[in-house]
Parts: sequence; structure tokens; C-alpha cells
Amino acid sequence: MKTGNMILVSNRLPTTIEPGPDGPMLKPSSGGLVTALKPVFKARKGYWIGWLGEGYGEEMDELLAGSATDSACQLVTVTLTPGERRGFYTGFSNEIVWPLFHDLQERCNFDPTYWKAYVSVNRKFADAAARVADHGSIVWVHDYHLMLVGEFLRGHGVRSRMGFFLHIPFPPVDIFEKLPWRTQILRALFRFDVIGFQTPRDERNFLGCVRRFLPDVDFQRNDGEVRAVSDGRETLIRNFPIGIDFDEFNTHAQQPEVAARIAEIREDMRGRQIILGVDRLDYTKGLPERLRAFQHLFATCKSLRRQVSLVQIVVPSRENIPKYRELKLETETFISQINGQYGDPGWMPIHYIHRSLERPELIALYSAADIALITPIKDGMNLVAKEFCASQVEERGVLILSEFAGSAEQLNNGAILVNPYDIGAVADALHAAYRMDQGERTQRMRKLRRRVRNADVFRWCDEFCSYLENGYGRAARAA
Ligand code: ADQ
Repeated sequence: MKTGNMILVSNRLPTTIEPGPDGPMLKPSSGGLVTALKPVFKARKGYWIGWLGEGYGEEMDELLAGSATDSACQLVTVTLTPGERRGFYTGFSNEIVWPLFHDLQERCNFDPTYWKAYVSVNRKFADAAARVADHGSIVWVHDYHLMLVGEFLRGHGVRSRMGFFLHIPFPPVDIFEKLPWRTQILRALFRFDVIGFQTPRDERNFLGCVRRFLPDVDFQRNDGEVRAVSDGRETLIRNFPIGIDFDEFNTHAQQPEVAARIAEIREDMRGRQIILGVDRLDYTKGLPERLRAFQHLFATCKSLRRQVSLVQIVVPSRENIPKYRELKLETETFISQINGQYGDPGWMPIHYIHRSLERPELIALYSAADIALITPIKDGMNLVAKEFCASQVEERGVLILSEFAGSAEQLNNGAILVNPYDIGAVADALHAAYRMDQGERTQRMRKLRRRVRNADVFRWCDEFCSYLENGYGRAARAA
């Protein structure tokens, strides 16, 4: 065990609380990030700091401390009032940063009270981290909710190595400049030792913004790495494309119960090709545009009617935000319109599922699909594209992917890339995928699977931690 703690800081803790017979009970979350970060705690002890959910506060810390007995990671809650949560999470994070960083400035509500809440809640997260930090601690802060934490931690006198990873895109300068608090946020980020982005494009955009708004920062580029000096402190800026746990999907897809479910799904679809969409219900995922392309396909290509069905799975998300409720209504109305226009008693053009699915069901759908249609209008990475490839053990599925998803950078050599706004091109891609022969499908999917396997989430975590702890990457460490 190395000395010094690892302190992870994220908006949500990797656990949820559910009512049990003897009071509240902890249920670990099973998301990809949680899986990815678990190995971090094999090498060192540490803490995970975050919010636990509505209605729970510091009284839960005792229960959370109990959970640390079988793990090297102790969970620590940050308590937020409903007002703080509204201003910080619903407001600043999701009505300003989320739309702006996805290039959707017209959706932003630049309410100054949101900024106040963002500052004070970031300070609370930093206070919680400072309480457990010691001399040798390493701090890793996640995502757009917590961009100021590094600055407040330095204010507490914490001198540990600190890193920040942004899971969403970083916008170009002509979009970022709209943010009234642009300079404060950039300055705060330079209190970290490592700033990580998903793709080279995000890294470039960030550097462009820094050149424009922090002209005093000096840069040195060396071997694909950028080191910046601000106020006498050096920060490494680099892209670290996040991956998935390839083996989990690949192995599950081969288990007998999943194989049986795949056969069932195919039989239910009566030999028609299955086009699959899987998304959080979010306006960045391009659902209306996708549905328009699908409608265009049936309007322009009659022979494909009754030959394909879209299975669109949508996970409920941010339901307390009015724009998200409107999107749900818009999506459902559009789907029933298409089904009404083209469907008949023996064929439903679109099967719509609006709920979170258990892993085995999701993997069965990924494996059973003939085509995955993943068309966000902008996405940091998009893990669904990678999960689809990892589940395609028979190598028969075709991936149609938006060129505006971060994953397009890695998967361009196998996927059919499309501009999601170009509904004619998306319809053409669907047609091409439908007609693609087995030989080409296998060739493309094999390349995709190799890419996803080689850059999995454990490698992502290892690479980031290497820079965070040592200031250099795995290749340099091995040399
Ligand atoms: P998200 O915007 O949530 O993540 P994505 O990367 O696609 O987007 O991850 C979604 C996750 O939800 C996937 O792991 C998927 O399996 C799961 N999921 C989707 N539908 C589901 C369903 N019906 N039931 C159960 N699970 C479902 C943010 C950024 C992304 C970035 C990730 C990781 O917006 O760009 O890729 O973080 O960094």
C-alpha cells in the first residue's frame, strides 16, 4: 500500500440509499465510472466525496463509514440544502455549463444567483476534501459540476497533487466567451496539476480559450503533451479518452441466459433487422433529429418498410428540469406520429422503452441489434457506442455514429460516421447498413472491437493516475 490517500471528488457518490426493513440501506451503483475507479483503491486507501441524494445528510456518514470495512475507500457525504442543490446542480451545472459546453448557447440561463450557488457548493466539496487530505494525498476531481474545487483546496493550504477530468466536451472560444464567469473558471482550473479532456478537439478548444482569456499563461508542447505555467505553477493538459470495461460486456454477451434472451428478441422481431438507439433522455443526444431521419427513410424508401424496426431505449434523466420534460413529450409525440403514419397490425416501426434496464437486458439488446444508431448532436465520448461493440461477439452489427461524438475520433475506422443534422445522409447510412453484407460487417466490427478492447477504462484510469502521481505517463514510466 502506497502512503497517502487517494481522494476522489464527484457530484454523486457511487452509491444510492434505499429504505430497508431496519432503516436506510446502501446500494452500490454499478456505473462504468465506479468500475473504472475501483482499482485506484487497490493501490492506496482513500475517500470518495460526493452528494448522496435528496433528503440525506451527514447523519448518513456513520452508515457510510461502515461500508468502508470491506473496501479501502471510505465514502463521505456533502450535505446540500434544496436551495443549494437547485442553484448549483439544476441551475449553474445543468442550465449553464451543460448546454454551453455542448454548443447550445441559446438554451443557457445565465442567472447570476446560479453562479453564487456554484461557488458556495464548490467550496463545500473542497472543505470536505480538505478535512481528509494529508501530506501525501492525491486528489482527483470529476466533471463540470466541480471546476472550482482545486482553487478552494489550494486556499485551504492543500499542497497535494490534484487532477481534474472533464467528461463532457470543452467548447470553442466563440462559444465559451459567452460565459460571464469565463475567466474565473479558467483561472480556477489552473490550480490543478493535471487537466484531462476526452478528445484532442476538447484539448485544442481549451487551449484556444486560455490563449484568449489568460494571455499571461505560457505553454510548452512536447511529445503530444502540453505543459502550461501560470502563477509559477505547472499544469499538464492532455486528452485521456475514457473507455469501458470491455471484458464485462464481452463475457456477459456469451453467457447462456443472455444468449437465450438474444434469441427471444430476434424471434419477437420476426427476422426484421433491429436498429437500436440507447440514450439518456437529453437534448444533446439528437433524438428528434434521429426520428426525423427515420421518418425520411420510410418516406423515401418504401421497400424498407416492414423490413426494419427501431428499438429506442431512453433512460429517464433530470426530470425536474422543464426542458427535459418538454423533450420527453416531444419525443413521445413524434414516435406515435411515425408509428401512426407507417405502422400496421403486423409491424411497429418504432418500439419505445422509457426506463433504466438491468445490465443483462441491455447487453442482450446490444448483441441482438443489426445496426446501432448513435447520433448525438454533441457528446464528450458516448459510452453506448463502445458498449455496443464490446457486446457484438458475433461481429454482425453495424455502428452508425455521429461525427460529433467524442468516440468518433477512435471509432472512425469501422463505424459509418454521419452528421446528425443531415437527415438525408443519416437515412442513406441506414440504408447502406441494412444492405451491408456479412463480410464487410465482420471486417468493420472486428476493427471496432479491437480498438475498444485496447483502450479500455482500466487503461484510461491507469494513464490518468500515472500523470497525476508522477507527472508523466505510462510510456515514460516504463522507459
Ligand atoms: P452520459 O451523457 O450519461 O455520460 P454515455 O457516455 O452514453 O452518456 O453513458 C450513458 C451510460 O448509461 C452508458 O453506460 C449506458 O450503458 C447507460 N445506459 C443508457 N441507457 C440505459 C438504460 N436504458 N438502462 C441502463 N443503462 C443505460 C457522460 C458524458 C459522455 C461520456 C460519459 C463518460 O455526457 O459523453 O461518455 O459521461 O465520461
